[in-house]
Amino acid sequence: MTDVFQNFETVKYNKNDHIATITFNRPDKLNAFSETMHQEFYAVLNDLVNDHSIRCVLLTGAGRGFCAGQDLGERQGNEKMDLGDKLENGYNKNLRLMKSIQAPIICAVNGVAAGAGANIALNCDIVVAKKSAKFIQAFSSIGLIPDCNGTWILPKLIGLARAKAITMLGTPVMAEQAVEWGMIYQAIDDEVFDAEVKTLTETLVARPTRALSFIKNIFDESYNNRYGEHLDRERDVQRVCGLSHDFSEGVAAFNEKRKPEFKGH
Ligand code: LHQ
Repeated sequence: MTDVFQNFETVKYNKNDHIATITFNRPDKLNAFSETMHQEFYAVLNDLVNDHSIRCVLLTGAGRGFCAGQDLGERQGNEKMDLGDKLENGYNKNLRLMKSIQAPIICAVNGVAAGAGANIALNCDIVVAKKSAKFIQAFSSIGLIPDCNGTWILPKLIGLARAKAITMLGTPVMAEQAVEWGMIYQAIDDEVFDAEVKTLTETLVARPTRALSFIKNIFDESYNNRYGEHLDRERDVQRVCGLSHDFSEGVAAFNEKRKPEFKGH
């Protein structure tokens, strides 16, 4: 790792055994996004887009919160801001990079996830949360609509009725409720959260990364494709997977009744 990342203040970044861990690090502000945090997060994601040795990314937060969205303290008085510009040059740029990273991204929601923080989490590939954590679409409470693709992903995850109600009312959704609704994958007891997340990352890192990389995007693509087009897309992607080392290894391991040793390509 280069020194530049070690000097980061608002995002901690660590790479070890093919796992990259990104930790939002403004615990006093529940990891709300400052200008610096946008930039440091961008640099980290950009590094990951180019690092194909990484086979699992873990995103989490320091302290008692995951991320409280945009830092509302950075806005001075009644000064008008171009929020479109803020989105394009901050969150959207970073979300696009998150999609381009080959490895699956696990989001370990260690505490409250509000506003953009909630939707960054929901844009990850696998989302788990502490049972004590909650998700808040806080936007309408300050006169905004959900961003960070919240309006795209929420109705797909939990249906339009719930999506509209929780965003219009700003209702907090506890982790177990989020699981019941299909918003996230798992709610985990706080006491065993770190250990369970570690097991999850260790499981993913040993799986066939190239195939996971295709899985990461093909579900999203399905929303734009017609039925027949999508069959064609699956056929083309499966053709590529079929030529991979990991497919040969997976089949060989099955037939030899042993554990596969995937290399990620
Ligand atoms: C915060 C924040 C915060 C600064 C807690 N900022 N300090 C927006 C505009 C621009 C561009 C486009 O995108 C967006 C997207 C968005 O993200 S809009 C939504 C922004 N986020 C919110 O509206 C959430 C605001 N926060 C809260 O409602 C609460 O803090 C939650 C429900 C998250 C947590 O409540 P508590 O557990 O009671 O904690 P707290 O409120 O006491 O917060 C602890 C500290 O964190 C406190 O600082 P202090 O110095 O008083 O201890 C808060 O001021 C600070 N903090 N969120 N977004």
